[in-house]
Amino acid sequence: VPEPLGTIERNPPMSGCIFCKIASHEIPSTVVYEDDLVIAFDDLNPQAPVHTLVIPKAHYENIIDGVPAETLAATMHAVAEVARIKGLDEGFRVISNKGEAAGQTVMHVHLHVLGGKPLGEGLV
Ligand code: DGP
Repeated sequence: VPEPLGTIERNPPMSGCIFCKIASHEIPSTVVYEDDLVIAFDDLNPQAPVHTLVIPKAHYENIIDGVPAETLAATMHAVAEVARIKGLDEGFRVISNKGEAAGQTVMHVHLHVLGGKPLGEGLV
């Protein structure tokens, strides 16, 4: 039986983390979707007509930094909500950069949702 929402172990905010500040609305962003566990907001430097970031509100450094299964599920649910809200019926791409070698610049796990134009077949 899954734990009810609200009893999931959550990391505290990390001081100085820009995405923790976006999650708490301390720093403004264009919010696309929000629930108890996650928030989705438009990327400051969009690489496609739709470029939205989905993050857990709790601080985890990257996708394999002990993110609880419920939180990962809520994150993917939010991706689907973003696709619906943004009308990405033609398709979209989801990317999470883990580590500097992969291009991660903000050390708070985030999923990029990219769409609104043909994205081609390549991954990189
Ligand atoms: P990555 O390179 O995977 O760590 O992606 C970080 C993304 O975060 C990058 O596309 C730009 C975006 N970003 C950085 N700072 C801010 C911010 O303050 N607000 C918003 N909306 N996006 C930001």
